[in-house]
Amino acid sequence: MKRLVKVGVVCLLSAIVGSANAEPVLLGSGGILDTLYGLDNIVEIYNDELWTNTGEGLAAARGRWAGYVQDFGYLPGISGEEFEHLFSVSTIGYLDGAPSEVLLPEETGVVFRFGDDPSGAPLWSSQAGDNSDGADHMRTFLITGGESAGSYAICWEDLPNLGDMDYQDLVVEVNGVAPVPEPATVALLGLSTVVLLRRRGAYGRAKYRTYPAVNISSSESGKTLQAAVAKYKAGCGGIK
Ligand SMILES: [Ca+2]
Ligand SMILES: [Ca+2]
Repeated sequence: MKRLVKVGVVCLLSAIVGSANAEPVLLGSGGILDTLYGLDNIVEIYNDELWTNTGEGLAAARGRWAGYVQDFGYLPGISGEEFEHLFSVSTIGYLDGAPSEVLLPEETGVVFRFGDDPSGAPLWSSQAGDNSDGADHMRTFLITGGESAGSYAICWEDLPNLGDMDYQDLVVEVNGVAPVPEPATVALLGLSTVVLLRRRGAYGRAKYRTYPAVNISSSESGKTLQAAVAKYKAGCGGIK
């Protein structure tokens, strides 16, 4: 009987130590998003592969629970993998908005993708089709209330084939940006006018190239975003 009690005490202590070391989950009561924003103040956004810069955007780290150091940034345009680094996060736990970095529209382009480059895993794009495993490594939540209302929390899974699927390896709060939901919106955003896309060239990093106007009418809203963007690319003589 005494032995049974001892075993029970050891198990209880192990459980307490284990729970103290456990990582917080992303969702649910007491989880990361509840702690940061309150569950009543977030709505998940599922169309989050492409983004547009609505002005001077800002990206700020809010947490990291991962073995890998996370390099966060973006990929200008709608395809290609020219990753632009914004900041690295190596601290484990909640972060009060640091490090942070501005997102300039002349650098991201009108439409861009977010990117996360973990130290020991491939670079992941917010656009699943860019990724080596074809998986969606970023979940997005619109913050609807509180101090961060209007911002988005973007939450990354850093392991190939989505690993443990906890999506809390890096949590970044972004504002001044918005997801691109459909082709009609692409037209409204100005893809029918002139787009500046950053290109590396003889003068180093900051070289810009102007592409000609291509019309994408709102009547094409029934088509997929990719089809509308393909038309835009073709009209530009092919953007890589
Ligand atoms: Ca996603
Ligand atoms: Ca994970």
